Amino acid sequence: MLKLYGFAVSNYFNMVRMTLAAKGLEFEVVKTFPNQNPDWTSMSPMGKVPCLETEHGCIAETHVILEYLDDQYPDKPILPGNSYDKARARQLMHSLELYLELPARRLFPGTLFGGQNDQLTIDEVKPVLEKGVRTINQLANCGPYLMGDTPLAPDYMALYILPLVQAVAKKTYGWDLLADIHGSAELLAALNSNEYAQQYSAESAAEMAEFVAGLSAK
Ligand SMILES: N[C@@H](CCC(=O)N[C@@H](CS)C(=O)NCC(=O)O)C(=O)O
Repeated sequence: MLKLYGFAVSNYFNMVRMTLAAKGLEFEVVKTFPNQNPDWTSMSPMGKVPCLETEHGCIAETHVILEYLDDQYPDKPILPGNSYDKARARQLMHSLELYLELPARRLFPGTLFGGQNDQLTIDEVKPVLEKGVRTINQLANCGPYLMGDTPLAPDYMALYILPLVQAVAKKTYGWDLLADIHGSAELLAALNSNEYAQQYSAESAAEMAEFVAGLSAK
């Protein structure tokens, strides 16, 4: 059986977990926090989560895991069938990560982890997020999902990226970023009506205290 390594607070882990559930695949979760132990880096070279253990070996990096799952288990596809639409889906996935998730992560210390962000970082991140928002609006065709009426891989990424980026933008800039992403309220409502999304969100909330305690112990 597929084994998914990670922990419930991790948004990347949840993107993969949600995809596995949406595709109706059986999998076992092995609770794992990122670390640099050789046993773990032999499976996930950067020491990050998630990592998927398959019958062939381990795969890390969320985009790659999602693509592998769709190639290996083509039922209930999470990427469009034709090459152009598939490329557009990938463009959305990369844009969500590169221009929203990763810049917002630079502000996690001062917004989510009880530390402080320096002004240079705050000033650098804002224009990247603004262009990221413009990019998502340009690429998406919400109805209510990012590419129409069926949830696909970009949606399972957006489900975990958008609320986090919203929280960071609100706290740092007082910016209601989601209000600037057309259709985001309908998109998130549709995605959150999924029973697995609700279950994983509850598990994430329950694990948050343990995660924060682990951070402050470092
Ligand atoms: N590029 C990776 C990013 C995964 C990632 O950053 N995961 C976080 C947890 S949400 C992590 O393992 N952080 C530990 C670290 O950066 O060393 C992916 O797509 O899976």
